[in-house]
Amino acid sequence: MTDLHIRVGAQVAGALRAGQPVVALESTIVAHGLPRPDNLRVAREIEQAVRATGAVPATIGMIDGALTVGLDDTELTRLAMADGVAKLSVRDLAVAAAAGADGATTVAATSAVAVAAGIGVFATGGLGGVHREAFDESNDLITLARTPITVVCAGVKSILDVGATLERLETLGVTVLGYGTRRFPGFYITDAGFDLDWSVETPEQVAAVLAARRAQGVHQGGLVVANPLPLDEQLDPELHDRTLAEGLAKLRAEGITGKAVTPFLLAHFHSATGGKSLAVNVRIILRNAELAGRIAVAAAA
Ligand code: PSU
Ligand code: MN
Repeated sequence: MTDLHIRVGAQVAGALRAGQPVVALESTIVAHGLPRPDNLRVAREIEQAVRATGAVPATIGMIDGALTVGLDDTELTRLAMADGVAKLSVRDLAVAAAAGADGATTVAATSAVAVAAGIGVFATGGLGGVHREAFDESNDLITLARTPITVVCAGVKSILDVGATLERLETLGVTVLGYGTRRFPGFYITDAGFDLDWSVETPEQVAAVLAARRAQGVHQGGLVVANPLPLDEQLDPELHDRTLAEGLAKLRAEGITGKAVTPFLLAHFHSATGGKSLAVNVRIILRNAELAGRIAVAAAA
């Protein structure tokens, strides 16, 4: 680990050496997914939610070209507040490092870096996936196919083609477990309308799946733990559908493409719902951070 060019914060490094539970966290959500200044407050709350379970949070990002696992508060503040922070997927990491850039890591990049640093559990809001518009599929999916990370999320963002994304996850051999449900969640909404084959009820059951996987030595890919919001906490589905339709129309009208699509649609939700989607988004992330912490604790036991 030390011969890799990855900076690991002191607390995270100590926890990893001692075999204590660690949860990776992404920074794209902070730099590009949530509006300022709430993003910094939420980034700190996410770390706090992990700590409350007894696990150590490791927010991952790039500072001056240094890939960092366990950003300190100054670094976290910089990624949250500075302009021009790059959105880094896996393919961008080396280029951004060579350029000495500041960057925020996506689900894909965070997963890959976490595993390289020896971290097996990761909490985020919603995965990237297959978009509804012109062909556009997140690198999150193929990276999860080859990265042995457990990702706790509220399914995939409802701005995506959820059915197509689930089909791709199957093709790519990514395990999907519903947490307390056999219905796949849709991020802002509790139920995206698709059945799941498997569900678990406790963090210990997730740990048992991970132990069985290690014992078998067969499956190398990711494990998605899909943790839905309770029904009474979801975004009103009618408001959701209306906001999404508007957002997609704006996207077309403004000709937004590529990696700008996800931040654009999330920002549209946050402004068009008068902050309602933001509150829901924050709840999602905090719940996932807490569950990921409990899974990491169970897996380390
Ligand atoms: N989920 C959120 N907010 C976000 C993202 C996911 O609640 O900002 C980010 C993640 O970092 C994810 C990325 O990896 O969006 C997907 O972007 P793209 O579709 O360009 O791959
Ligand atoms: Mn894309």
